[in-house]
Amino acid sequence: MKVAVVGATGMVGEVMLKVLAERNFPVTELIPVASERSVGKTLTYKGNDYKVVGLETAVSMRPDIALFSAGGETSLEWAPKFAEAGTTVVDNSSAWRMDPTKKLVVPEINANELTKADKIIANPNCSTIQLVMALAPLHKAYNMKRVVVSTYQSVSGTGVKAVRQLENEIAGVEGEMAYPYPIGRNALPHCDVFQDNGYTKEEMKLAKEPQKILNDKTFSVSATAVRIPTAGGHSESVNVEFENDFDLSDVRKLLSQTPGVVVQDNTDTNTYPMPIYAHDKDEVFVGRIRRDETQANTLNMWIVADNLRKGAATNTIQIAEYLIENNLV
Ligand code: A2P
Ligand code: 11C
Repeated sequence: MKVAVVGATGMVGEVMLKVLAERNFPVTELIPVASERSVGKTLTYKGNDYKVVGLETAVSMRPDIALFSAGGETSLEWAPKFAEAGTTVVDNSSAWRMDPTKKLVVPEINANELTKADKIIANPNCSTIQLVMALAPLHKAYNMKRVVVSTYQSVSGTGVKAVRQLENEIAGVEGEMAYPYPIGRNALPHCDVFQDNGYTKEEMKLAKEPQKILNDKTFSVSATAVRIPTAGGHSESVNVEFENDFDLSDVRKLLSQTPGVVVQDNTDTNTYPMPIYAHDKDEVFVGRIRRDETQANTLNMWIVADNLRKGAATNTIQIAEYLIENNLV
């Protein structure tokens, strides 16, 4: 496969190159793409050097697959141009996720919706992916009615500038600010931009994307998204009300049997998911599984994943792998 990575010099792009190599993705030709600022720069993939090219050049090279993570604007403008040239685009931005003509895919849940006709496929938001990975098997078993989620999101979700802000604050040096306030020793109830309804865009992604991925509008999600000073790994406190009652040991068993999910849950040994454990892993970690004692059929849990891997690069690449395995590209 001729594979273009659009945004190859960015935080997610860099992880994409790493994950492609690790998984031995069938790359016959790699095309690293970034903005004009980076054209000509050299990137290394599997020990070989590759020169970064611009978008126009990349389209003319007619890749089989283009993995996009260069922001919504770039995707809106360029994904259709790649698609017209016959390339299948898997896009990690928010540009196409809620477009009714595009699929929004977490391979473990709904890759079977994909067809050869899908030329632009959307990768969900990082905090959505880890949430639905844990919710999907429970929804199937007990029928969710309502989810309340509060997130604890790392600065790597914002990008390089935010990672630098945190590093500068820790080192005590002045620098460019990615956030309107200091992030070290702080918690910002503000991820992405505010909307007219008082929620942030990140909170609305959490409210809307799960319904599309699970192809079900009978449940609702209410979210509060918070940025905390962790370098990598998003965490979520999740409260789920089900139609039907459950047994806690069955919930643990169901989650342990779900591909891509790992249960870390033992209060006797202080075992629970944490960003430092999830770092560089592809799995979604679930713990602190307990009954909400204030309401019937309601569960509390804590979900952690590496937002740059399963939340972004890995999920995108798993979609591409599914397309290849099923002759859809
Ligand atoms: P560049 O490094 O040339 O700016 P991050 O989210 O970590 O900041 O990374 C964003 C990625 O998207 C980078 O690879 C960046 O390239 C790329 N990018 C940003 N804007 C554009 C654009 N207009 N065209 C192509 N690539 C872009
Ligand atoms: C964050 N979830 O951590 C964001 C990053 O819609 O793809 C990814 C933004 C997106 O702030």
